Amino acid sequence: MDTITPVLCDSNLYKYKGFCFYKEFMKPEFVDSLQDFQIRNDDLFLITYPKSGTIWTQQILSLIYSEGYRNGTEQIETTEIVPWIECQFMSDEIMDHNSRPSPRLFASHLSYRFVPQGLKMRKAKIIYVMRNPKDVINSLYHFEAMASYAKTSPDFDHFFKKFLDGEVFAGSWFDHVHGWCTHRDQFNILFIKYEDMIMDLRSVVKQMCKFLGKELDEEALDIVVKRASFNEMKKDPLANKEDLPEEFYNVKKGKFMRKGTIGDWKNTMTVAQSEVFDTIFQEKMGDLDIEFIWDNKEKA
Ligand code: PPS
Repeated sequence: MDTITPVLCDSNLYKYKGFCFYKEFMKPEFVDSLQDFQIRNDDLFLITYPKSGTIWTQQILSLIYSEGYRNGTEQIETTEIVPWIECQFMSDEIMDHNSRPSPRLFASHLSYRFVPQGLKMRKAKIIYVMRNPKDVINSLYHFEAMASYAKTSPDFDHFFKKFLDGEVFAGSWFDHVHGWCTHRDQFNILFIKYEDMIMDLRSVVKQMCKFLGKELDEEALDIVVKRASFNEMKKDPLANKEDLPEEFYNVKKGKFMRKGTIGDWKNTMTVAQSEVFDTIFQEKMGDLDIEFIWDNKEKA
């Protein structure tokens, strides 16, 4: 087995094969066992680095796949419709995915190295959502304050360094996105950007439907777009996970549906930090043909 190393700035985390896991929720043996998880051809995986639009896309997929979700009769958590494959938290019972009916939807923050072998054989589909990393840092920084299981940084500069060193849950953003992009040929994968969802959600939902082989008429599409809008989700206690116990999330200290915009990082990051980030981004991601919208003004 590869070495398990402690993460010095956060004793809740451990590093394993270059990835940071929460000790309490994910054991290395369990993570390794996922390699043999039996994939079905009609499985769908939503994969993201944290704070890149996971809950939003879980909502969209729930709306696409579940008519009951669309017409408001199905009042269940999106995490039950699109459950995490790698975590056993939120419930003492490990969900028995093998007994779930097809098509099964899954969410994951894992890097390409850890996902089941079946996915690498292009069995099943993956939607990978990415977001400009300055907004990811900002969102994650605010999230740390409300996640009772995370060690809160004393200030943003401390958190910024932690993020650049990949010493946060899910490890390095650069490794995650770079890994998925450069190994894309092994997978049946659709890449989506959070910023494109912000700018034209309807087009992105249509793109997802096409990839998934789902046909929604215009009226159904309208409902998906409306019910996945930030304003609708912000007032939905389910989307905000208000029922989760405080031992996990202190909703008095923050919200899952926080701002939902492009460029809020400017309210947290200094110009100097932003320049440091740009240099590292160029070094680590410069070989990829990947562009982000960093600012609301670029939207037009
Ligand atoms: S998590 O905890 O990793 O699952 O977080 P994740 O869901 O990936 O990301 C949370 C950020 O997504 C924003 N969000 C949205 N933005 C726009 N529209 C909609 N509908 C929407 N739903 C969630 C959420 O506000 C978090 O971003 P920030 O910047 O913190 O507001």
